[in-house]
Amino acid sequence: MKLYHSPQAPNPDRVVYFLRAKGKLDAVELQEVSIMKQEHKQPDYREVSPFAQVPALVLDDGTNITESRAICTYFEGIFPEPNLMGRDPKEKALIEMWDRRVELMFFVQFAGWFRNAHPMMAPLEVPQSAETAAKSEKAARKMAERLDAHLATHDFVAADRFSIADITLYITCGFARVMKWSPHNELPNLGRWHAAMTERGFAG
Ligand SMILES: N[C@@H](CCC(=O)N[C@@H](CS)C(=O)NCC(=O)O)C(=O)O
Repeated sequence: MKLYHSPQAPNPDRVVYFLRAKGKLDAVELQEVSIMKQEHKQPDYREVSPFAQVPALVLDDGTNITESRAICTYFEGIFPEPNLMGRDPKEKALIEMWDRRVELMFFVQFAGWFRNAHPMMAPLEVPQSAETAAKSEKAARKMAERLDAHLATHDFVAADRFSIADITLYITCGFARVMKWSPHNELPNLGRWHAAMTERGFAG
């Protein structure tokens, strides 16, 4: 299996951290794609990922899987332990619920802020929009506060144990540095949770 990734880019990091948490990072051949050099837009990479996005997983039979969560679902299936996506219907639903909340209401909102405000993203986000950046920043900050309130009474994001939802949140907190923002340094419960996650060492 070959995993196309871009170091420091959050969606590829989500998949790499997930695989590392499984202890299976050596099960894939890692192939780096530079987003800054726009390698992901070259015709040979578009054969792998038609939407020109990273990460992408190519199986030994030639099947291409894109979408970071779908790649994680595949890894969960072939490497079931430790379980990161739920053991029974209730756990699966709760973990998916929180993971989608973190992804859609925090990560994607933060990405909208970054992509529309940061000069480095100008070649990729055409045209950048200050209005979208402001709306996205507001939504990301509000969700960080909601997550902080949730973590006041929980040690993990979902189902009272470590899961993909923790990985998605951890990636987003780290990614926030590109806007000189550290939600986990501003919000106490997020900070306590973040320190505990760092201690687990899954981030490598
Ligand atoms: N929904 C996709 C999003 C993938 C994505 O947007 N990846 C970013 C890197 S974090 C990318 O490829 N950006 C390239 C671009 O915007 O041109 C997933 O979950 O994998």
